[in-house]
Amino acid sequence: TNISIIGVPMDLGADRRGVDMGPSAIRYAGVKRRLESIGYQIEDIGDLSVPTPESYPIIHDNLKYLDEIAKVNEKLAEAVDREMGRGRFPLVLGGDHSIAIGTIAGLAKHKKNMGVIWFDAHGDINTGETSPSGNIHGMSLAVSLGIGHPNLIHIYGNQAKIKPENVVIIGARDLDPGERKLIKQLGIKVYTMHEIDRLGMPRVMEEALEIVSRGTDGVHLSLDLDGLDPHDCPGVGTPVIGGISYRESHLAMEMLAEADILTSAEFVEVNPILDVQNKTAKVAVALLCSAFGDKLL
Ligand code: DIR
Ligand code: MN
Ligand code: MN
Ligand code: MN
Repeated sequence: TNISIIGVPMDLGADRRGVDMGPSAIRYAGVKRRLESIGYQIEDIGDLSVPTPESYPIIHDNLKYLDEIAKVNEKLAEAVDREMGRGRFPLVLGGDHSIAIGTIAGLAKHKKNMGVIWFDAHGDINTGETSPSGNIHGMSLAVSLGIGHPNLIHIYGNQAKIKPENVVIIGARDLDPGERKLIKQLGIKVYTMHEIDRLGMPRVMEEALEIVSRGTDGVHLSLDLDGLDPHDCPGVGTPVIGGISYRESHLAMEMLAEADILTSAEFVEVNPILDVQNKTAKVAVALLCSAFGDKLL
């Protein structure tokens, strides 16, 4: 496989905090060199241009920076579509999690029945109506399922990009009331921290891999670094105590690599401003190497 790295320095989806520096931090942590050493051919196509929040007024309180976020995601979808069309594996570096809207929309041009692993402390399944914050990074899974503001769900194609039965959420421990309702209504499989503690990560991943690979034509990994415990990943915008450990997350990535089903990935919400010596970006690189099959022996 040949990998194309696409950076998206987006921080409009989550109030200004510093995740716009995420792609740079992950590059500093050696993403290209590390993946090359595993044997991949890497092309880094650079960063998409993202407007500065200070240059724009907030027009909708319940959907902050709606128009700007929609525009960037349209461009991202185009880039992902193009790299897929070249037969390359898109690896998208965020940026806040609102960029999953564009990544998944671009993938949907090639994958009509895609499985999605949503690794996150949050569900990101709010709408403008249910969101307590108005931050679009908390809505990207809903949008990809075809639920939310028309300007978001119609990005790069009018239909829903993914189906609820092909999605698993892993690591959830902070869900808003509207998110719980929608998850139940859609029947989405969620492995909260309770299930991870109870069943253990090996069993959780066995089940999750079965769900995302059954009848699907590809699998996308959307990994929010806040899915991990803030002890291991302090550099995230919205840390939530009691998360997935470094070891458990590596095992999850290794099992994903063994299953050999991944067709695209994104690593989001790395925030160097809140980090300690780029620790979180380093974890991101270590995890993505495991997901790409890096092994000691
Ligand atoms: C919260 C936080 N559910 C919201 N979401 C976050 O604002 O919608 N997602 N932080 O990553
Ligand atoms: Mn997220
Ligand atoms: Mn999150
Ligand atoms: Mn939010």
